[in-house]
Amino acid sequence: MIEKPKHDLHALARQFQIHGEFLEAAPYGSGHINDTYCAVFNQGGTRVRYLFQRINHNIFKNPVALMENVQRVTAHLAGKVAGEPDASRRVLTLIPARAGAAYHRDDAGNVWRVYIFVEAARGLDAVETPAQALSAARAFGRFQKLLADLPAPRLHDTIPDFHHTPKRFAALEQAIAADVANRAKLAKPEIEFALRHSAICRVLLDAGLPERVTHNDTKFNNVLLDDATGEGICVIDLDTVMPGLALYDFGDMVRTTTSPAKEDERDLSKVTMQFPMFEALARGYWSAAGEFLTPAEKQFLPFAGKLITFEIGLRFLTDYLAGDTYFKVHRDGHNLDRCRTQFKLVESIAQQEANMNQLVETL
Ligand code: ADP
Ligand code: GN1
Ligand code: MG
Repeated sequence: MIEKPKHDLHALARQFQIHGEFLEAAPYGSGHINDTYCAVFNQGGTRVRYLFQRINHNIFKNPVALMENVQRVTAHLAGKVAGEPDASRRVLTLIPARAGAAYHRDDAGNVWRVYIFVEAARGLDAVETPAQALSAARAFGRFQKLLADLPAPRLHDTIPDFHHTPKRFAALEQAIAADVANRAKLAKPEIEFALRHSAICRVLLDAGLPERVTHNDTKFNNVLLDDATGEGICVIDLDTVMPGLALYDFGDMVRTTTSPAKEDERDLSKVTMQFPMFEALARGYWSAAGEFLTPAEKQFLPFAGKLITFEIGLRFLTDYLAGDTYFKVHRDGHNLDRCRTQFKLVESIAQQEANMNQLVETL
């Protein structure tokens, strides 16, 4: 079934500095947050694609500050990769609006941006091979490395306390107490699991780790893999690039790039932390980030995988209890299904944590 766009992309396209004739647009990708469209233009007989996005301003309360971050980050990265082969596919490129700004605000108050479509590359919802894991982790590690010297000022916090796990835990406790959708009774084992593991929430915050410029949403489908070479060619989804801990990024890689199952898989027997994937991730990340990570950061790499998986599980459970107001859902119980895969993966990581720690020591 072809989904009908809920926005008039043709009219919107006129607001951006894109030449040629607008041909068509359709919803694109599997992100949980923004509205994303792929639009096709006829430019002198060639079909050229662009990526249009409506920023979800229920979640990102200050889209203008967010776009300032994105502009600074993409400009910095573009400067770093200039001269490399395929430089234009290695970093997202914003197309300015007619008036020259990096975004366009429509009559309904929505903030839109347009990127050049990165061709001949794809983002996958589930990892298939250790080579893919290695490529993705190297790309995210390199992303952190290239942004380490981003000039002042500090980036805006587009979502304050985004990875503050104790606050995420407190939000869950509130959602349990309020139980606005009357669903707590349907999620008893998951609620108990969350409460039983509360002790891990504070560990990274108490470890005195350095603040860096981090991506904060390094799920596997937020890096595009080159079709020809398999390289992690372009890191995308820059809305949450802001000050954070390097370990948040590595943790989200472990969460999304070690299990063969999709995030919303219902057959939990498929959800498992595959050691070869972890090894590939650790080696790929280390190949780019090893030169700047401190010993403490290195030591917590496996733990970060467990923590971030737990944290996102808390968030899915909270949203389920709140009546699905944050993450896009496509079926009943979708957020609960997602929570279950996360908690299953937490258990799988915990079982293998000692081996994971040993592997990290050899890096
Ligand atoms: P969300 O925040 O909703 O996850 P993303 O920025 O990740 O939104 O975009 C959604 C999807 O669109 C991505 O998973 C990816 O498949 C695709 N995508 C995003 N930017 C580009 C781009 N510049 N070129 C090609 N595909 C892209
Ligand atoms: C969201 O935008 P997307 O789909 O890449 C979310 C992440 C979660 C992820 C879970 C801004 O990421 O924090 O880890 O879903 N992004 C935001 O799949 O909340
Ligand atoms: Mg995304």
